Amino acid sequence: MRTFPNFIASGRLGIGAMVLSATLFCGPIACGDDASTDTDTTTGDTTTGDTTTGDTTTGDTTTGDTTIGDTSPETDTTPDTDATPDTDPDTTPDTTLDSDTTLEVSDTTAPPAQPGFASILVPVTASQSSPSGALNVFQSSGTAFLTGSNWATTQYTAGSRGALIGDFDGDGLADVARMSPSGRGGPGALAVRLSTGTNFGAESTWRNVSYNVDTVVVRVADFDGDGRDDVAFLYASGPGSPPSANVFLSTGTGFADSVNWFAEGGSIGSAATLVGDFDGDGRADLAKLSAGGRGGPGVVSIQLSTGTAFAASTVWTPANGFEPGSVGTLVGDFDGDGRDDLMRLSPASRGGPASASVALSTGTAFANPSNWTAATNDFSPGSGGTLVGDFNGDGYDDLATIANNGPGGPGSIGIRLSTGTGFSGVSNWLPSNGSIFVGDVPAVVGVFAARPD
Ligand SMILES: [Ca+2]
Ligand SMILES: [Ca+2]
Ligand SMILES: [Ca+2]
Ligand SMILES: [Ca+2]
Repeated sequence: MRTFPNFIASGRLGIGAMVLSATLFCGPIACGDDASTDTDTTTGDTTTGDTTTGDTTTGDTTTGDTTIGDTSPETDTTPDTDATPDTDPDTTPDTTLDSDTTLEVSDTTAPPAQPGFASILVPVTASQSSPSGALNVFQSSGTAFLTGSNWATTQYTAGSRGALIGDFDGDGLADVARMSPSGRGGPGALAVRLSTGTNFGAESTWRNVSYNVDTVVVRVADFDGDGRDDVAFLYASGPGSPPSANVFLSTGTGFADSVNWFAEGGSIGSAATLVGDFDGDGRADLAKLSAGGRGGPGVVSIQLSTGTAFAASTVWTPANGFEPGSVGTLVGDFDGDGRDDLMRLSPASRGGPASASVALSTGTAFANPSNWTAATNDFSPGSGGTLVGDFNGDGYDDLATIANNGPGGPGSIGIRLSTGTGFSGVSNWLPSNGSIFVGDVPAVVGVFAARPD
């Protein structure tokens, strides 16, 4: 109000000067506004100097409001401090993650979908009894699975490398991909069906690929840490060819040309090559397991992702060595510290108990494995597979063992929840009216739907 001092200094001014003053004042602000020290941009209010936040007028520029439940879009770039989610469907996205516990639709720096409970996907192959295959999803409620439902009618065969699970477009929901084989007819393809949260959409080819189905090891993970899962084709050395790790980075709508992430050297584990974020930096790394020979202990070596390549191998073997499990070795973050750990599965043998032993990552090595099973003989591998996922959404990865249906009953999905230091006793989460059978194509785990409210 720069004209005000002038008015005082002039004493009684003529009416013309008053009009001039008011005209200047009206300028870009509506006449009738008090034009004083409001900090909001609302026109027409009559109270001077208001500093009240949480008004219901759109376009406020006050940051950090502490009033909950406003119904208008905010334009501020500072996170709200309220603990209750805004009810507005923002049209202008906040650029900082709100501290409220419900994400807004348009938050650009947060995962659009909330962390969900892991579901189990059972691919059903076509057969005489079921000419069209299916992708049956058993969604978790946190304490049990809902009745399985078919999310896409499609066909898988054992030779197709099964269902590849990853969040390929980075929307927070896991999608499903498959490889069609390359052959005399031309290259194969990586084809993706995106999750909508309630089903899988139409299949779309994201990349034509050539590969040798007999020798390629396929792994899905977010190797460059951009939030979208990528695909790696791993090859051991062959006659005249060194080992290679051909990584196809997701662009969100396709896979880019592959780049060999072993350009500076690398190798494939003789027992297994697994992927996980073992140092917890958000980029997926390689773990190579080699069984011990001649009485020596097994070795775990890690090639950390730099975001553009796999770095040179470093030895992460626990002090007492690490033998790959006779049933297998699985990856998961069982203590929920953000670093992936190893779990080896061994059935009962020679009178000893079956076990699921976990070797926790310290970020630079693995600690000695310890038996996480709840009681002697508590763990036995499932005939339909043994899977890892966070089935109750508490941040600790859990263990699922599937027993196929048969003459004895409908089968079961035995869940052992991680407490962060061990697994609980087993509980059957198969719905009471359900049955489960895993055939030639392995069952897989993914967060296909957002967390139920
Ligand atoms: Ca997705
Ligand atoms: Ca990625
Ligand atoms: Ca990493
Ligand atoms: Ca961990």
